[in-house]
Amino acid sequence: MCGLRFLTAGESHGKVVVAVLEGLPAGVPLTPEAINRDLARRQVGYGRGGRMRIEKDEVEILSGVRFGETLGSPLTLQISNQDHEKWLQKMSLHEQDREKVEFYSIPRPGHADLAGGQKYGRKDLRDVLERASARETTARVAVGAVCRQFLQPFGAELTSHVVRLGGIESRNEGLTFEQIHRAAEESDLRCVDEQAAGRMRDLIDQAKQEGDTLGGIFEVLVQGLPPGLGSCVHWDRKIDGRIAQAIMSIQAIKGVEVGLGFGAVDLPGSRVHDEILYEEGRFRRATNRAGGTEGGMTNGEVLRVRGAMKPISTVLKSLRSVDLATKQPTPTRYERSDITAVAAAGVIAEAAIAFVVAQTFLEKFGGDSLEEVHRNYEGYLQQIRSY
Ligand code: EPS
Repeated sequence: MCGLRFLTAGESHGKVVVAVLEGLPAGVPLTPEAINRDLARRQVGYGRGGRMRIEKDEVEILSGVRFGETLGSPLTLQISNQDHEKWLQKMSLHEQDREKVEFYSIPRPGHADLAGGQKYGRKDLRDVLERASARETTARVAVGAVCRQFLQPFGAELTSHVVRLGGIESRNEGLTFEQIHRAAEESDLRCVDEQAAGRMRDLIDQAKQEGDTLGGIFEVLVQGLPPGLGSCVHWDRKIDGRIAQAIMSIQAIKGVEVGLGFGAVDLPGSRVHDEILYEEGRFRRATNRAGGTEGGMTNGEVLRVRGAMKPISTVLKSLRSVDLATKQPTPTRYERSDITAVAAAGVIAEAAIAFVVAQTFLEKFGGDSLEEVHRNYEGYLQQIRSY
């Protein structure tokens, strides 16, 4: 299928992480700074490990842009891995270095190690874990930042915040998009409830001391979307299904909810469905329990999506495992890990959703230049206004 699409490549301790994004119209203003802003947001978060002190992610745009605007040709976005310098031998391209490097042979429970080793027939699990690593999300965030730049002139804005961490809940009822965005940007946990954030930090400190890790739930909000992105006519065109796939594919994510999500099942329909109003010449909803989608399409309300992240699987405290070489019970052992990365996962999910929104946006209003997309979009707004 054509349309907007991307590929990423790169290993966690390899030379670079890279993305190729294809299908954007020509004429989208784009600078490295706009991408670097989101790359930096992804690196923030109380409880990140030693690796984040080594990396300072910055994009190099290798193709697709000239004089600050996209050309309509594929964009290549590259981010260097600073840590690679120390991994030259371990990540060597050359066969003769193989025997100088110890095998990684004790799979981590919860990581891709064992299933990936079995699948690809690799006995050195580094061959699997390097690509399975969440380092790859750097490239996805770069892609998402470009999509965000494309969507911005159409009024679409995205933010994310942590709503739960290690069982501690953030209270955020009644806050507007702007209030959530501002408070999340100021918080080292992207948590808008400062009291809850304090308790979360204490819990992270405790987990660190105990050599353990913590999971949680983030929420992404998107405002300014028109009704009708996605479609009700076929399974793979439904925007909520596509968003769920994009979120579930982020490392360590085990669940996705849209709007009330699982919370809707115990309530009667009359307390779930958002009543329809017509005010000041436009349709709107009395509530937004649906989370901005109905029938696989956006409905013009704020898109509200949550993702559940399990605790990171590199747990410093030993867990039971088996050494692939001896088949003997062998405890896991590590030197470094993130304690938690729920705040970063929220930023990554923003990027994942920005891509799906941009993709569905271009399916509906697509053109080869930004000007053409604008014309198509304005025509549709007119249609909505006179509906
Ligand atoms: C990761 C393990 C850690 C994380 C890494 C994801 O890296 P390392 O093994 O080098 O300590 O820091 O995340 C990133 C590098 C990143 O940029 O987010 C893993 O195994 O998934």
